Amino acid sequence: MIVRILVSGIDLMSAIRNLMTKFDVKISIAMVGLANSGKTEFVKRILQTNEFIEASVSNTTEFELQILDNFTLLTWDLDDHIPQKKTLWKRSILGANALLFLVDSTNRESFQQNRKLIKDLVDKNFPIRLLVLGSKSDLPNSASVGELMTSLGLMDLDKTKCDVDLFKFSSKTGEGLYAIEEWLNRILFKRRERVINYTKVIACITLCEESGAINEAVLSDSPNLTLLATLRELKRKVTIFSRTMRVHGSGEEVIEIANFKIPIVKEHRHIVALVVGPHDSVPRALEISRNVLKIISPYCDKSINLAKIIRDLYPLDATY
Ligand SMILES: Nc1nc2c(ncn2[C@@H]2O[C@H](COP(=O)(O)OP(=O)(O)O)[C@@H](O)[C@H]2O)c(=O)[nH]1
Ligand SMILES: [Mg+2]
Repeated sequence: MIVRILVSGIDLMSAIRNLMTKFDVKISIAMVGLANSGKTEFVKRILQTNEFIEASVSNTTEFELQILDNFTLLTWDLDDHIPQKKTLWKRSILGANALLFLVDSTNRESFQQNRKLIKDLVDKNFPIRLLVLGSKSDLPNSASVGELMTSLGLMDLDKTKCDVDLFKFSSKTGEGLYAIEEWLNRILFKRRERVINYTKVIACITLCEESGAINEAVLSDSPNLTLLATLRELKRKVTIFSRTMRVHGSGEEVIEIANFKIPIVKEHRHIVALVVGPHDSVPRALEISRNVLKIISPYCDKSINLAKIIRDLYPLDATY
């Protein structure tokens, strides 16, 4: 077994990593899945570093462990069965605070095998709380959430034994990572969800990939210098995002500038960056961005009234 211990020099932008180091309690997250399901890429993406100290502890190759302060991340390569009897499995994987099961959403031939593994896991280890993740959502042949639900038999699992959620994500484009963060937040820290987490939409910037046209709307009644400087910086970031995302049909990323949270979403050849408050719900902001994208996608000029679109769609998120 290789134990990799993280050292300094880490990019602080990873929300999930920040979440893990924010708390004093010891947290362990386990990630299991067939080989090639995307576990290693996911670990790299959320920890955002390649600087590991490697230490040989045993000769098992299926199990990897990464430690960062109080946070432990375990990954396990599954084959055709759940290694139920192994002490290491019981102690580390079933003993973890959260269990993620990765499935390559483009590999339909593996769905049946994954279905069997998930059922086995739930049947033998209840009560269990599981997050199934369909990886590689950036690839064109990636199965939809509905297809994954059905093919993996998630609806058929005994609800008294398990609590299962399913998200799609991509380590390449960052899509879905914030939904995963919210799930972890809820599971690990038992945060109550409000019925709707309204956000305070402060401003919005859109970019049309074809023409490069940038549209800007300030919704706040009292835009101060910090906000104006943020928007200037954001225009630069959105242009860079557009360049790096050119090869991908869709993608998302959440950045922070001057205490504002800013989800940036790309879909339908448009990019939307929504400036919200530091304590606002990112999933809600992402939902707003996606709906704005749907509305503006047929247009590629500055004549659209972006502020009006947001106010009409989400009056309670854009009230001042
Ligand atoms: N396009 C795409 N490829 C991915 C993604 N995640 C992993 N891969 C690729 O899938 C292969 C297996 O990924 P890896 O993380 O090593 O899988 P593991 O065996 O579960 O650790 C590698 O070639 C990765 O580059 C993703 O989100 N998008
Ligand atoms: Mg791996």
